[in-house]
Amino acid sequence: MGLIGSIGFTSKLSWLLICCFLVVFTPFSATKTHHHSFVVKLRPISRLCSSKNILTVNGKFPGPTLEAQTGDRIIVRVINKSKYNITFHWHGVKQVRNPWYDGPEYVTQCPILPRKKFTYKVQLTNEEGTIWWHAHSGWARATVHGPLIIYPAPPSTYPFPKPHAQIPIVIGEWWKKDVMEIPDNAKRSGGEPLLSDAYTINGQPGYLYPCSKKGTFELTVEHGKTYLLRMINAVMDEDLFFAIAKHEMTLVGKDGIYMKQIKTDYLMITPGQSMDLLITANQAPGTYFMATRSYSSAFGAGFDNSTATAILKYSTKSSIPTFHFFPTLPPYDRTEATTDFTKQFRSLTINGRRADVPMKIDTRLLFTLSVNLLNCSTKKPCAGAFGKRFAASVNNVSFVAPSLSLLEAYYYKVAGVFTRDFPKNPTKKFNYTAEVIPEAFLSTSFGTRVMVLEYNASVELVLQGTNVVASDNHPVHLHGYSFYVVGGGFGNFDLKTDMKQYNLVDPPEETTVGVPKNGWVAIRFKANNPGMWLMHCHLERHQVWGMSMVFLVKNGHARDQKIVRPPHDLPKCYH
Ligand SMILES: *[C@@H]1O[C@H](CO)[C@@H](O)[C@H](O)[C@H]1NC(C)=O
Ligand SMILES: *[C@@H]1O[C@H](CO)[C@@H](O)[C@H](O)[C@H]1NC(C)=O
Ligand SMILES: *[C@@H]1O[C@H](CO)[C@@H](O)[C@H](O)[C@H]1NC(C)=O
Ligand SMILES: *[C@@H]1O[C@H](CO)[C@@H](O)[C@H](O)[C@H]1NC(C)=O
Ligand SMILES: *[C@@H]1O[C@H](CO)[C@@H](O)[C@H](O)[C@H]1NC(C)=O
Ligand SMILES: *[C@@H]1O[C@H](CO)[C@@H](O)[C@H](O)[C@H]1NC(C)=O
Ligand SMILES: CC(=O)N[C@H]1CO[C@H](CO)[C@@H](O)[C@@H]1O
Ligand SMILES: [Cu+2]
Repeated sequence: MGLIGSIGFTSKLSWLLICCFLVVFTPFSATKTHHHSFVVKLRPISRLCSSKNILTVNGKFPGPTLEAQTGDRIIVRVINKSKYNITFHWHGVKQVRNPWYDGPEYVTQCPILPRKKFTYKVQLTNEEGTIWWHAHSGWARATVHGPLIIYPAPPSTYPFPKPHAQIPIVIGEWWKKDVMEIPDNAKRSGGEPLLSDAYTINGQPGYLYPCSKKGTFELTVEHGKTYLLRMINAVMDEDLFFAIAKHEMTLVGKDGIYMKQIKTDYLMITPGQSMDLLITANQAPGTYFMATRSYSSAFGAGFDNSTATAILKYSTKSSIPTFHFFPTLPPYDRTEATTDFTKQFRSLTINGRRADVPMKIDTRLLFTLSVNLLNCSTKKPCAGAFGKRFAASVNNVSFVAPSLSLLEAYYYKVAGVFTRDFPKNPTKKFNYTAEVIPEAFLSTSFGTRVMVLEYNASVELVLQGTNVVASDNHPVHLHGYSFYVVGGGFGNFDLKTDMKQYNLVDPPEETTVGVPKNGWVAIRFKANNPGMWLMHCHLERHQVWGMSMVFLVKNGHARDQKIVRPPHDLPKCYH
């Protein structure tokens, strides 16, 4: 294994290649490079209810906002001044041919150890709108995250009138206890990870929480003006409803991709998703609450049922009385409210141009998403349901992270780290969404198995939720790609009947899709980005239980269809 450490490639050549490739071939105007420094350290955040230390970037919670234009390059020098391992993921960036900077620990890189450094060089391509960055190591992302805003590169402009101002709205989750200890504790007990104590909007729980009224986030607006809210659900474990009292929102983008405009009174946004929203200050001058709380549909699963608030306030010099309006949010478990909202999503098709959906499918995949229960191996009963231990799986394989990154193992041909036999279909067919599931199906197998995709394969992947243990809305995020959501529904997917209902004209293009509780979605993408790409549920508890899998997309034949060389400073797992 010492072999890995001693191979030192210089990445200069590869950077020249990728940079020139992009400069020559992208349709965008001259690109800029933005330099940032991320110092990872433990800091107390005094405005929050406790003075304990949390893991931060540059001492901030949420972390700094990065800004760029379409096609720019972002260089982030990470210095780990904490006692924790860390990696960074640029959520929504495709990282074309360059999985090395994608970030998930033990998938594309080994973690940046305490006292170590690593520089991420993130080349944007066609991403535009709001995406975000977050840690992809243990539970660090709970506090280590921030917006990544990508503006149109002139002469290109927004597909809507330029807003008066743009405001990031980062929704987070807050624990009084140390979040970094949550995954180990959950692993030890076999039960649910500790529930949070609050949600936060731009770092503050707001007025309904005992000790944060003073710092509650306030957005001051001028009457008649339109604002672009750049919203990110950075929460660990819950889908969220969100609304602003008496103000309609217009959804114009999602996951860093513009979409057909949707007017709505409330949103459902899953962890991992980001949304671009226009609001117009067209109500009587006064003070209005924005509020967010959980959409939680899993039967029997505990959840943080608190509500985070922030304020929208009209700037006015006259002495108009101030009213405090509170928005109406759907009930916690209202799946219909979620479906009614998400079923409206459509691609923005300009001048009748169809969305670029793969039409001829050569690779059909069906993956089940399950929460599982295993027999407890300790003498004491485990803390999961029925005294058992929780796990989770994709196609009955619970992902086991290796101790060397999969990408390095692949690139340097290190045997024995993973196998290439991730199942294309469930190995056992059953009524996935039946009310009662046979006990034999509660458990799962474990493994580090990857799904190999030929370069340029036209993939249709059906993500099938199951009712094993408890069904839930699983927000599935695919790294390295965006995909078209061509269909979705409840119950078991049926190729013959459901395919007839597909939208192949203007299906929404996303990077994180909510797979409905006891339902399915069908997504399509062209496997034209070689690399090792993680796909996982963005509910952290499901991810730590193993609801993750990895696609190995092979290189193409041409020079510009291959993975670039690894950076010379890539952190090593072995010394
Ligand atoms: C939230 O959960 C707590 C603890 O389970 C419970 O006591 C409380 O009534 C719940 N509140 C609401 C609004 O559902
Ligand atoms: C789990 O335990 C039950 C009884 O407690 C037993 O019937 C079953 O065979 C066990 N399953 C496995 C996979 O060991
Ligand atoms: C599967 O289970 C659901 C829920 O119990 C039921 O409505 C449906 O008819 C079942 N499907 C089949 C094919 O048995
Ligand atoms: C999943 O794998 C476990 C362990 O091999 C097995 O007991 C179980 O029956 C499998 N379930 C399904 C649905 O394939
Ligand atoms: C990839 O597939 C498209 C059709 O979907 C085809 O036009 C193109 O030539 C293919 N490229 C390669 C390199 O195979
Ligand atoms: C940090 O990463 C190193 C290298 O992969 C690993 O050996 C170590 O166990 C990790 N530490 C923690 C606390 O996970
Ligand atoms: C300069 C600095 O803050 N260094 C920190 C690096 O991380 C270690 C923990 O491993 C701290 O002890 C150092 O203070
Ligand atoms: Cu999930």
